[in-house]
Amino acid sequence: MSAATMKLFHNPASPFVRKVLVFLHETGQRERVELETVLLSPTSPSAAVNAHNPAGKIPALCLADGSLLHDSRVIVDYIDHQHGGEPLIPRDGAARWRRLTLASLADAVMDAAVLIRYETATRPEEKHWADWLDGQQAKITRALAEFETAASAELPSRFDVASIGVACALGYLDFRQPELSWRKSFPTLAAWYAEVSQRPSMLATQPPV
Ligand SMILES: N[C@@H](CCC(=O)N[C@@H](CS)C(=O)NCC(=O)O)C(=O)O
Repeated sequence: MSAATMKLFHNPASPFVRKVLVFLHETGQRERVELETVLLSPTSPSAAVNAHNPAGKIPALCLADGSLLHDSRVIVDYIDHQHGGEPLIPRDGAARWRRLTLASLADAVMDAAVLIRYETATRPEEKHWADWLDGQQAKITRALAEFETAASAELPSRFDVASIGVACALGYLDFRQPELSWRKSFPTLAAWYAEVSQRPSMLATQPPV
């Protein structure tokens, strides 16, 4: 019998969903959540998701009492309050604000890469806007430069909200932009990622091939 009491609107390609799943694995709670896989984009929404989350986005988590949580930041915060181990989101002090700010930058990389994906995969080619695509790509490059500095000491210190976010963002870049070759420009980040991507939580949540 399944021990799942919650349901996660899910797609294995979504880096935001992956972040939630890695949190569940890392805190020993994966079995508490059943996955409902959905396919969606801004031009091809999911009626099931829209019925629960007016923003029409995943991840969205249905709790046992029928209430719903979104977005990924709220969901990982909830998950982090449901286990007895060391929190993956520092509860207070300077560490809290620094780790959440790094996590926010990781989310910005995911946002930019997902928007690039929508522009290139769902928009007719003659309507692609090169300057807009370049602007999104530049956000990613600037963020990777900050992560390269963070990869010397900050990221290796813990696999927490910041490190999980950066790892999921890099995994999504490898999945959607394999031609980017970010490892050449950011070797410290590459060495850190080579190690953390072997964690069971990361191996169990890889994007589809
Ligand atoms: N800020 C949101 C972003 C979630 C997001 O953009 N999800 C994408 C899938 S990767 C989505 O649901 N897109 C559908 C849409 O934009 O209509 C979060 O952190 O959960």
